[in-house]
Amino acid sequence: MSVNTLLKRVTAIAAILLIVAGFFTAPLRAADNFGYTATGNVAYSYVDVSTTGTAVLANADDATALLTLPFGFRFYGVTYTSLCASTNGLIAFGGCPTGDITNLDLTVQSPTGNLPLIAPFWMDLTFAIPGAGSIIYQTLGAEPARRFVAQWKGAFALNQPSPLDFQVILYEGTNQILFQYQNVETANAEISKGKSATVGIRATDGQANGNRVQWSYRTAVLTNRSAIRFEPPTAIPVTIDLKPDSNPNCVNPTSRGTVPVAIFGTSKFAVADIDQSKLRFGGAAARSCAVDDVGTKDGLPDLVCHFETTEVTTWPAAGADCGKINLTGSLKSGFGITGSDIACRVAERTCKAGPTP
Ligand SMILES: [Ca+2]
Ligand SMILES: [Ca+2]
Ligand SMILES: [Ca+2]
Repeated sequence: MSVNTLLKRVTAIAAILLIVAGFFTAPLRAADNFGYTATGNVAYSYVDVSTTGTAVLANADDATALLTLPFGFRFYGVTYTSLCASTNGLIAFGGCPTGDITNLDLTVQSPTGNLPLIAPFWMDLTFAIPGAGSIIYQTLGAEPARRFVAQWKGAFALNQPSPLDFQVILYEGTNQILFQYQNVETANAEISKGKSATVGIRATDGQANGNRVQWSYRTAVLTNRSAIRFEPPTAIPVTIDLKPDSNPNCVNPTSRGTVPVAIFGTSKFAVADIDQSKLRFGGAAARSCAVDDVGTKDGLPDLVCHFETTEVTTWPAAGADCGKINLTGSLKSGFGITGSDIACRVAERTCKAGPTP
């Protein structure tokens, strides 16, 4: 067998093992309707605040603590200045969880109160036994890149001989969330590795609108010295149409005048929320915009903006035929939007071939 053949076989076996492993472990990536993504491909770097932070909920069971955040933390599009930490391995926004003894399936169930949740290790845990610890929190770093750490140190599940240690870190600015697991492998197989826990995040109504990332539900997938990072979307993807009612979108890059670009509204995205002054199509600012219902005329308002043709800097080069033009912008709230469409040069192949249905 040649070295090449051997390498191919080893690669093939490794690929099969990875695929097989994938069926029995948590996904390395996950995503939701809002645009949050989660990855387990993250370096573990436990930030132990147990001797420097502030402890709450020592000796408590099924209890919560409202904690003030040192910075505004944006979660599913809403900025919060406080959070509520529960002994049961859970964080809620906009209130404190009640009746959280039983951890739920975030994909089909709504918790009492329907609060947005961060669940690093949600199940019935307690600090109300001898030798148990507390939740310890601390803010680290300097503005505008601070981190808020909430650490469950020495939490016990019922009938479990050994304590659990894990933490959540919230990041200022990027609004990322990091779960880190220091000690989640225990002698009790029903508890170990999250076998009885819910791990993930959810927005209000997440079970119905798909705005939730459930990493695991009552599955033994967590290991000691591992981490999971949740990232919010940096911009909302929008559907746009260069030259509505034309396809292909033939453009003479040197012509004077403007090209129209439609930004389609949906049931979840109102074009009235767009900050028109921030729109850039191929680098060009919008000359004018008007609300209309174009394209499929679905009854939902769209925004049609006109851009000076010669101000667009990213038209396909001569000879390139067609190329993608990006639209960027933001909502009045400051949240980004992004979209793209294909433009073709009027004198080149695609446009010469004529309209396509
Ligand atoms: Ca409990
Ligand atoms: Ca078009
Ligand atoms: Ca429409």
